[in-house]
Amino acid sequence: MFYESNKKVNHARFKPQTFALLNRSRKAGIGYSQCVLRPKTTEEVSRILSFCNEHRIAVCPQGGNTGLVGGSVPVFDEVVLSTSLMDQIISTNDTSGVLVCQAGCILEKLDTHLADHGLMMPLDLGAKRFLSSWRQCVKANGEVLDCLRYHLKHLFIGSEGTLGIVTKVAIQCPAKPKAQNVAFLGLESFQDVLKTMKKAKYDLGEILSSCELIDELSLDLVTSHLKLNSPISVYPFYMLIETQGSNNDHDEMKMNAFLESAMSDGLILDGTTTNEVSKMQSLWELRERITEGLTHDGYVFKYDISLPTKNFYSLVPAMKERLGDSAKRICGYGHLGDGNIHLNISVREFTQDILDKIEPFVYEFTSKLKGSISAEHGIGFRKPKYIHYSKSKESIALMKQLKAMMDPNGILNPYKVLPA
Ligand code: S2G
Ligand code: ZN
Repeated sequence: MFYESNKKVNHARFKPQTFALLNRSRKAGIGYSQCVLRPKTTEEVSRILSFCNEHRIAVCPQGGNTGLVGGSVPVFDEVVLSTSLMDQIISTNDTSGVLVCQAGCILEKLDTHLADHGLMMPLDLGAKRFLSSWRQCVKANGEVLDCLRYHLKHLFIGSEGTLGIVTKVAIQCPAKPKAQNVAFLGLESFQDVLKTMKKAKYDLGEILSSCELIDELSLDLVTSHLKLNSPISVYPFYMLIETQGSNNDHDEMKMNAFLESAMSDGLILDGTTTNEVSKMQSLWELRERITEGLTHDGYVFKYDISLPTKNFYSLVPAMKERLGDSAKRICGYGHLGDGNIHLNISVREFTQDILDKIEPFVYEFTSKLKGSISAEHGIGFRKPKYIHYSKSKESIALMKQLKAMMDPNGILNPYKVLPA
């Protein structure tokens, strides 16, 4: 039992020391989290939030902890509520393709499980995000919401744990493709990149599953730092184009026709294509390990920006002109199909002078082009003060009203997403 504010609160499930920890965290004042709670069920999340809400204890929800803007990092003494133990797969329906699982499941585990059912995670074209069709969430006061109706789930998607904690999802999973092809292409200009993407959409149509851009300095990160091998020589731009379908002969014929036509139009200067699993993985590594390559390149300013497709790459030359040789490397890569570029600026060491040259310029530039200052990495702790570059003051006001309604005591992930 745990006695609190002259009221006996019977939390039989939790050991007394858990609530002692919670209480100590509450009284600890400013500092860092002293308490990480790892509930296993929606009901346990509900009890934790109900207690924390009653005692005004701030909570920092943590899922996979892969964020890049501090969204899952406690700022002061918030209690960390980790969903890492909520990793149970509840059901898989081979006919409907619907997977129901707890929200703490990681993609890799789900993908492996689904492969045995001839299914795959429904990753969208651009940023490998998956689309879930239903959610169960817990509100700040501990109320459990089954978001089956009225698309209530959209309230919680992207709210970074500030409006509620997602505990269970139902995901509509497509059949695992029987055919997969990957092409790695070398191009001279960004205009050629745009023309090639447009051609890929027309020529490959429904089997086009990824269209990624890598510039010369981005690829150099993985070839120089990670010693990966590019299958083609050096070009100003590279594209990684993937198709997924149900008939390999059909897909291979479409891919080859597309590549021959793009080559004869002079859009691509060189390229390779394969449907061998190991070779496809090697080509994807050239794209997916760029982030890892950046960790060897000095201090890196990272910007996850979405821009209109025709301006997708415009920030890179703009930053090169602005920073000159005060930056070691200015590179851009990302999800062309999604309009989401990852601008990375590496320097030998951090200086306020460099930061002042970059910010708020990068956000003003984005705002002028009607882009978004965050595409897939979220707002977190790092970007609330810039959110006005992408959101109108009316939208921000509505977000604050929703926050006040959903979490009146402000216990859920404070200092994140919304500007003070
Ligand atoms: C990617 C990874 C994070 C970054 O590689 O698509 O989302 O900005 C990025 O390096
Ligand atoms: Zn990305």
